[in-house]
Amino acid sequence: METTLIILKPDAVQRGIMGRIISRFEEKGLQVVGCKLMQISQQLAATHYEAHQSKPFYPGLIKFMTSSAVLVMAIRGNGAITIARNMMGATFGSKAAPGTIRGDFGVSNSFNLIHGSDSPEAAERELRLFFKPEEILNWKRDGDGWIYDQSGGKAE
Ligand code: IDP
Ligand code: MG
Repeated sequence: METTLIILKPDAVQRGIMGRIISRFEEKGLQVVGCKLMQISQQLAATHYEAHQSKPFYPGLIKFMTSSAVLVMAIRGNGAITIARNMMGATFGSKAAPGTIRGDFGVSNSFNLIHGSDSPEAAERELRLFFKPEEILNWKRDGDGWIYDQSGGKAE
């Protein structure tokens, strides 16, 4: 099972659509294993987005991400990293396909509602930045027998 870091950005929280976005992940069958509302510090935003430091949109991105509360989540499932990225849609709200979170809920290219880790390495790094180990819960979901085919001994 993979675990990925999802951030519902300040625009999603302010617009009151956290629940609708979380529902999409739950309905898909992904499991929320960590969740907290927080305000991201300058330092944390800079570390999280360090790969984008030289980009022209970087100052605006840091300002946006630290401007108001965000909801950070650890989301788990088979292939969770790619599944979540596909559910988010393309980076720009103006380009994201209908049916995706960014495609259905926004039009802006920078206020694009959601962050999701883009690789297993990024997920590991980002989860460590935002969660203490004890804040990620290995809770047993009783419905997993109907979400995954476990007849072969492993979840498929
Ligand atoms: P991603 O969030 O789809 O992985 P990245 O290229 O990693 O996209 O960019 C990180 C974030 O920076 C985006 O989600 C978006 O908020 C912002 N961003 C990226 N490119 C632009 C741009 O060209 N203009 C404005 N904001 C941008
Ligand atoms: Mg990215």
